[in-house]
Amino acid sequence: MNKRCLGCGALLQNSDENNLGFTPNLANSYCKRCFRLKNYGELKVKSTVDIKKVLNKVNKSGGMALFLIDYLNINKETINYFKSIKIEKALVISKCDILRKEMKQSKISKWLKDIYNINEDILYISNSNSYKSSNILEFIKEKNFQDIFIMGITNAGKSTFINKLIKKDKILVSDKENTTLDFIKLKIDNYNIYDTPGFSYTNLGSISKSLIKPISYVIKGGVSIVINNKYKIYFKECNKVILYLNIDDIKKEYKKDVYKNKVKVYENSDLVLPGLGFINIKNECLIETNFDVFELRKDISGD
Ligand SMILES: Nc1nc2c(ncn2[C@@H]2O[C@H](COP(=O)(O)OP(=O)(O)OP(=O)(O)O)[C@@H](O)[C@H]2O)c(=O)[nH]1
Ligand SMILES: [Mg+2]
Repeated sequence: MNKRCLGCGALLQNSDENNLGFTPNLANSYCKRCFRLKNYGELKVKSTVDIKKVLNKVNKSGGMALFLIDYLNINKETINYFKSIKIEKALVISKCDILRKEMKQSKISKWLKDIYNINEDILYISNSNSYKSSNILEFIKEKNFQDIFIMGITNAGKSTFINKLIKKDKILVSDKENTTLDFIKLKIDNYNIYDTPGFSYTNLGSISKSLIKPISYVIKGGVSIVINNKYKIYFKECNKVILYLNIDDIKKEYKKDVYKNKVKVYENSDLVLPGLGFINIKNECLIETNFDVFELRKDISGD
């Protein structure tokens, strides 16, 4: 029997309780893991996704891919995942309800092109009704592929998006990472739409859910910004910063510790904190951080 779990996409099986897809009753739609996640929000074992395997399968398919990333998770690593897709593809900025209306799509697209060399189509969607999304079904029609792979980073809203397309809450969604673990094929009109397992990446924090509220600070010299009680950024001299972060746990303190990294920052740069967002730093300076700086880029705030 080749029935797949509607939660994670694994083949349902009733022989090995410790393996993916186990259900005591093969008539069920969900495996035990997804039944518990759906009904009790419980996820005991964290599963990982073999990204290479997913990419191989998609790259051999002859179909087309839509790759979802939400605004605060745009960074080198997530963009590189997008770039490893070798079939026809488009970049989809998801959860656009978290963007403030001043953040213009045209501006975001421009910096995606300038900074990350994206030459493919860029679309904007939200699964909440408050935002006017790009018309994905029209877009797919124009492209004329039969197999469409909905890909992206974990928690970007892929499964929610497919449920919206089919107008049913069919596939399991959750705020846990790696809810979907295998390909799930659905028919919409004449297309095969595939939900796919999300890609994980270096992620310092939680995934953004609500409107981005930038916070402006004038930082005095000798002061550090402390984020989540954990990530510290020290400014030797006075500077102006704007924080585009999805968390509220931010404070300032006079420096007490020794930080391991010294980083040169050019005027109007973004210090990227994967999964948390970014900090726009206005004036050229030297900063010290207690974490490895993953990426500094030219300002991309879109405001
Ligand atoms: N603000 C906002 N939240 C969303 C949107 N779409 C989905 N979410 C929330 O984001 C979380 C993840 O949604 P999923 O659809 O499970 O994400 P996924 O990309 O399928 O995740 P994996 O299967 O783990 O790769 C859930 O808590 C959703 O309610 C959206 O458009 N806006
Ligand atoms: Mg999913």
